[in-house]
Amino acid sequence: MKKQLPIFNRNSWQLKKLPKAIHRIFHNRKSKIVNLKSQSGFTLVELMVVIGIIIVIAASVLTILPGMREKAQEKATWTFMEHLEIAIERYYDDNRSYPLTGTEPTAIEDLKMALQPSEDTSKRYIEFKDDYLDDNIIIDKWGNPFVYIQPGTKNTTTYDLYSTGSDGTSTSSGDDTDDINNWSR
Ligand SMILES: [Ca+2]
Repeated sequence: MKKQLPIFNRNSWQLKKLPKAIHRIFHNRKSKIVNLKSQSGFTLVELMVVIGIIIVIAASVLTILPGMREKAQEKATWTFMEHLEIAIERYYDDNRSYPLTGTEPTAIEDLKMALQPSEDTSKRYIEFKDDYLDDNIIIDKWGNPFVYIQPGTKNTTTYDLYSTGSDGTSTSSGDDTDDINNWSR
């Protein structure tokens, strides 16, 4: 004789328990759905950890950025000074002497006028970008005037040329540690 499944046996005790069984099935399924939802989202602790990591990364970037900018300004000033030196040497080739200047602070303005005269008809040894000029004064990447001394105290047969560096100041001899000059590279 074929055995009847207990759930369909009207006389069995399982039938009486059917509503409870159905309730349990639906209850379990609902619990699973709730669990799945909570697993796919963030818990408060996980959220705090993520926020903590973001704060650490942001702090690191903010610490590194000024140093990177400083390095970029240094490099740009070195490069610009090399262009200045090339222009000064071209001036020397034409005139057999270096640009003569007055005394500080007008010396660097005199150098600018020698290398890039205002008159269009005069020969120009360099075309200054606006970034490197403050009116007629040649400035570095920090916005401070270059120093030009001819004849130099370091380069006695040529000239001294230097930027006062990131701190904007120098010693009287122009060899502050952060200075960018044409005699110590
Ligand atoms: Ca300096």
